[in-house]
Amino acid sequence: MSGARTLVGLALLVLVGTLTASTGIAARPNVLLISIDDMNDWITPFHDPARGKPVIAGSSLQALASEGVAFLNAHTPVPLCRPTRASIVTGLYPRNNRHYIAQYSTWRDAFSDITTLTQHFRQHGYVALGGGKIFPPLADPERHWDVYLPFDRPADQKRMPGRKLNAIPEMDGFDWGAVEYDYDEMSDVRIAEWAIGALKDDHDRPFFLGVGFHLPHLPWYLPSVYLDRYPLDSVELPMVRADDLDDVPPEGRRIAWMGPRGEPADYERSDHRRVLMAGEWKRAIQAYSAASTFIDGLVGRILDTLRQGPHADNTIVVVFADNGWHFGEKQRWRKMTLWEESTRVPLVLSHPKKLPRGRTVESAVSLVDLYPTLVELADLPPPRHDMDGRSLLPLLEDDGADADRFAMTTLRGGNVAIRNAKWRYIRYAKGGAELYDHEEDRMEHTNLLAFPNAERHAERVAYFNRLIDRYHPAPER
Ligand SMILES: [Ca+2]
Repeated sequence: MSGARTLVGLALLVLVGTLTASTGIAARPNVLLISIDDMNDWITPFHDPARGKPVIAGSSLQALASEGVAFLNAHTPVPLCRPTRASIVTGLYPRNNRHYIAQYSTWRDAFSDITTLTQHFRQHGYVALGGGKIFPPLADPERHWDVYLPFDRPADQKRMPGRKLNAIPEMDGFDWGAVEYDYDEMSDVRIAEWAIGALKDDHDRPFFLGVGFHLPHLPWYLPSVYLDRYPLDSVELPMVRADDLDDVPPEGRRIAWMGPRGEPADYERSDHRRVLMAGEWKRAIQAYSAASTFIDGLVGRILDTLRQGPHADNTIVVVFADNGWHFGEKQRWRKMTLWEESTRVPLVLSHPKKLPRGRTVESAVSLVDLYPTLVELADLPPPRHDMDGRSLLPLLEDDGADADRFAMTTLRGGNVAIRNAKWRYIRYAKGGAELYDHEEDRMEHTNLLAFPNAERHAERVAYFNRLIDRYHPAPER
């Protein structure tokens, strides 16, 4: 009897094996990856009350998080559009200044020997469809995608020649206000419509669908109906301490005040002073909040299409932002710093069968972890090159198991931050360092290395320096 049962079992195994082999590619999960530009951690469910007042309604991100996993301590490898994307598609941190510049400008040459994320999926039978500001934003879309819909903003959404909507006099794209676009002509809407069409289609192969939204990147031009959702008199300002830079090294202050292309500046010429002088602080937060909620709505439309369509049961969803944004914290506006405002990003992952529902993860993770995570979720072999990123899946078994888990952020070569579950350590190439205890100080107001008793952190600082030295040559001191 048991022998017969074994034989039947063997026959079943052979049958299942044959079916799996013949349908293996088709059975692989699809990937829907949505990248949002410059969306900081004010949006729900990522908003942290300990990090200040402004809250942005993110009902679609919240709904997705309830269906999957929200990473509450996720960080960008580089707080800038293009190098971040280079890190995501290679699974590599920028190594040194040369590598970083290469990622920024000529990354075709820098990565000619590396199989990028979508190339890897394509080599394993996927069709890769990309639209909008995705990987990489400018160069070589044919390397990454079978089909690519370029990111093409209408001229008036870029910058309006000779016209400025806010009260800051300079004509430099640092602008926000109401522009009565037709909904259908907004470029992010067109990208969303394209993605919705792709999700409704049948595909004879599994798909990797990459969708890149531009808003809430500057300028924040939106129809007034979106701005009206955040009435000015109810807009709250972030928690900003006037003396916050007093305990920051000179290089940190320089970075806080520098212009959008790294122009040297002091407080007198800083964005923060320009915003205050023009009385634009609340209007900026209003417009940014409106832009973020607008994009959250487009993400929701895409996700609803997926939920109602033929691919609902077998699609991995990833939604993330490429970096955060300052609104005056440490007298800084924009990104391109090594502080929490700039590095922390929303990140959600879901799959109805492969991932738990409604889970949150508090371990520090990086966007470089996405490549190995997606490869593992899709049961693909790893690429040939060694990645710096580490799969996020073990954190779903035990969030606290890996005490050494960290996220590194690099800014122009040798300026590096390390974030782990409790600490942020920053080391500047020209000297100077900061250490913040996130259990006590979520706003990073108190640099523990600026106190006379900083020596008590020496062992911890040495540990972080060793981590940084693994990726970056030690700065000349
Ligand atoms: Ca401070």
